[in-house]
Amino acid sequence: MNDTLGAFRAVSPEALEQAYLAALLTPDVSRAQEVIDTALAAGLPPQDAYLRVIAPAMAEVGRLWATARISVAEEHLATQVSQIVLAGLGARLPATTDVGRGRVAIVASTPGERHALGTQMVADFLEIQGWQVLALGADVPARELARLAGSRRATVVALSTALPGNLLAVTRTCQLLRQLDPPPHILVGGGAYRDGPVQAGAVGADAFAADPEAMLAHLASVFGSDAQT
Ligand code: B12
Repeated sequence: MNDTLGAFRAVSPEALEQAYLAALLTPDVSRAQEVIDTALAAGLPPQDAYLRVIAPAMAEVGRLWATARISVAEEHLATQVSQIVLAGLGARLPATTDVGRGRVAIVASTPGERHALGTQMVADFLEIQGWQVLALGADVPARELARLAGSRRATVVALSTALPGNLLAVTRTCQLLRQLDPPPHILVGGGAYRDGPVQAGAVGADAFAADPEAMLAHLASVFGSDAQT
């Protein structure tokens, strides 16, 4: 293990992504876990494991699938491996600020949306900021989401959408959320937003963030000052 640790110390997130991708495509859960564990032990920030290793490796899996270089079954296997690795990674994130102050943040993939790894990443990052996170996963019906946001008096609702064809359902979801009193702060993100802020406004959200780190910076700017009071 020490030799491996020494090797990872010298390597870039890009090289780690390649090592992780190779483990996804084998597929080899233990190896994928080892790549991440060893990199963390060597000093890679857990946030970078999410955003600079796992996320780009999954995007590459998508490219390989879209160009018929791997099968649908191999893409599913790779996704299973990343789901397992992600399940253990949340506990490694540091709780660094108290912007959330225990208030409720709901995270969901929007109606029709089966892509859920990004949703999980957003949920894990919100924990860093001290939000009480309710993570609903894939394909959440708009009405159910709004009902939960109302009953739990959610301060933030973060919506993830990968497919542009699902943006109409995001509009409907935002309409229902806006009818709540008080309405939550609605943040959107995911691959569907090719022109992020403009589309976010069009669907009725308060803001767009390209990734979970940008989301935390946005939330700190909106809710950070009342964290001091
Ligand atoms: C795994 C996968 C699947 C799995 C998902 C399983 C699961 N449990 O998640 C399954 C097999 C279900 C699937 C199905 C389909 N998929 Co698919 N899938 C992927 C793949 C390979 C990886 C997705 C992933 O996990 N990425 C990693 C995560 C971390 O990235 P992310 O979601 O973008 O999230 C990041 C940011 O966007 C952001 N973010 C995401 N959400 C939010 C929310 C907020 C609030 C914020 C702030 C940030 C944020 O944070 C994350 C980290 O930076 C992608 C390739 C890709 N480029 O992503 C294709 C991809 C998304 N799929 C694609 C397609 C076409 C499909 C199908 C239509 C295929 C089909 N013909 O059936 C179906 C649609 C199913 C549906 N109705 O949703 C296309 C979409 C193209 C497009 N733009 O239309 C892609 C891009 C593949 C490709 N290259 O063509 N897929």
